[in-house]
Amino acid sequence: MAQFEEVAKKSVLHPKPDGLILQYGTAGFRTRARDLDHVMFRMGLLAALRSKRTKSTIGVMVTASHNPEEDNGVKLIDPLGEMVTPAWEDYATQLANAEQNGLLTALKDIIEKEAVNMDQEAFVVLGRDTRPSSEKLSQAVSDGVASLGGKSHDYGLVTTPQLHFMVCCRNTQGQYGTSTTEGYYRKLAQAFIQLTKHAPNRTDDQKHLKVDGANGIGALKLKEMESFLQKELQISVFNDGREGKLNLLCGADYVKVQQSPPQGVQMTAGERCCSFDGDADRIVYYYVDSAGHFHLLDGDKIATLISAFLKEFLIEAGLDLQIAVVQTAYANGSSSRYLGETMKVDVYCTKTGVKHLHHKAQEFDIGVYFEANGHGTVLFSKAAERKIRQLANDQNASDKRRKSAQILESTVDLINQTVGDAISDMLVIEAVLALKGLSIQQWDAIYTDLPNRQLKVKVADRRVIDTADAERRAVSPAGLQEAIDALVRKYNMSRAFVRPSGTEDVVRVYSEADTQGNADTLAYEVGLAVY
Ligand code: NG1
Ligand code: ZN
Repeated sequence: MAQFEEVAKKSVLHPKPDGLILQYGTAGFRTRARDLDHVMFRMGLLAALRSKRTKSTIGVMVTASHNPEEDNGVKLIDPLGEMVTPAWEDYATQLANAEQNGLLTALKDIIEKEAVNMDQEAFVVLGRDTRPSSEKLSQAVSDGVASLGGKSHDYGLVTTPQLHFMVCCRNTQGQYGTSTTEGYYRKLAQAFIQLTKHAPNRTDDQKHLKVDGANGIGALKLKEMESFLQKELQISVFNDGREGKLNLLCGADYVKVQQSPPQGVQMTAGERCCSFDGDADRIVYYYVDSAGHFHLLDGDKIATLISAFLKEFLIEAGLDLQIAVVQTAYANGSSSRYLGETMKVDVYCTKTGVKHLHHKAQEFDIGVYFEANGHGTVLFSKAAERKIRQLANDQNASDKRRKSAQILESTVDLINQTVGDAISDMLVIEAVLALKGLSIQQWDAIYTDLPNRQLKVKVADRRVIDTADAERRAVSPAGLQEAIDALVRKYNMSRAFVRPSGTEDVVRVYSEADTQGNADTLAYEVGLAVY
């Protein structure tokens, strides 16, 4: 077939280095940018097949998120803006690892297994972060799409969640919004302005926020959005990429893992600051107190703030909708306890990786999911959304109920339900703080985090570690879990687990205990047990 001839011809221009094996991990493929050209071309092929198979627009995002500037990565976005389905992750791995002379066989194998109609048209949208390697790699993706006769549209520099948004808009005939960056800014800004009308007396301090852009795409996009917000939020962007290097000593991952402020942000005591990661799908907040101590408000604090807010207004509106919070093993023990015992919401734990949280959150009327690292969003079921919108427009309902439903409706519109989104989450948090009249200190005081530590350990082969129970227990190698249990018993209020990273060639260690010193020692000891 002519199509396959074209693939054969073009693939020679994107050769696979012999013997290189990569895995479609937690968030797609990630490795050094120089090893990714063939992967990108092949993900273009796969996206075209997925588009034909689903008869929908598919997204391909070129980014390595919080990883170093020299790295890159790629992930596929399914029709409703969600992560690509697991079976296709396996195809991605097969296709990426096929040696050059086996590529067509691997491709035909997928076509056969999925009964892809090759006469169907394919349409793929592309986006990329600000890494120097991203433009060329994105070109390799569109070469892949074109060599199967597919068409593509390149959004160029966009945040990961913006591309998810575009995919969803395109496949729902504009119901979710308009599939342009301007459409995205307009939708979010309108909802934000609508929501903050319910907090008419905000002071200048409350309207001002400092943002660490991680020297990445989020900084650029925030500046584009500024005028849409009509001064209802005044953002000072630091680490905007003009000088510093992407993710270096800044950004959400750095702040979360180091538990210290990013470089390049001037902070004064009590001031609200936040950090995005390199592709702006994560956010964490923080401040320094008058004694100079740093306080981090991570994904768990964000989940608590947002779910408490939603619960309050659901009650005010008299809407009987079930709300649940989904976390991972990295969630601080204090947060899970507070959510379950004090707030009385259902709390669930899944494996690391947004797709797992997202999937679980879909089971509820309202599913709030956040990874401790600040990646998360809220999902509203179709029925929940309908009930909220109906009540918001119900002239027979009491003023109090209708107004509460209007607040919920604007919140629905402000949230990017396709994926965690730093810009959208930031606006939600700012609106909630405004409506509740909370300072960042008051938000922080809702519960106190248990001291914790995260470490990375380099091992010969991280895949020898197998886990169960949402990654909280190691089932292999033999004896490892017993060793961890023995270490954990030495400390009060302690917990620890290990798991192989899906984005880096390391094993991650997490610990919690009554004091920072104990958490640090426990993490270190568990690290030695892994090594
Ligand atoms: P890995 O490398 O699998 O731990 C990391 C994050 C995930 C997720 C992905 C995607 C931690 C502990 N892990 O995955 O939560 O955000 O990157 O970027 O933060
Ligand atoms: Zn990211």
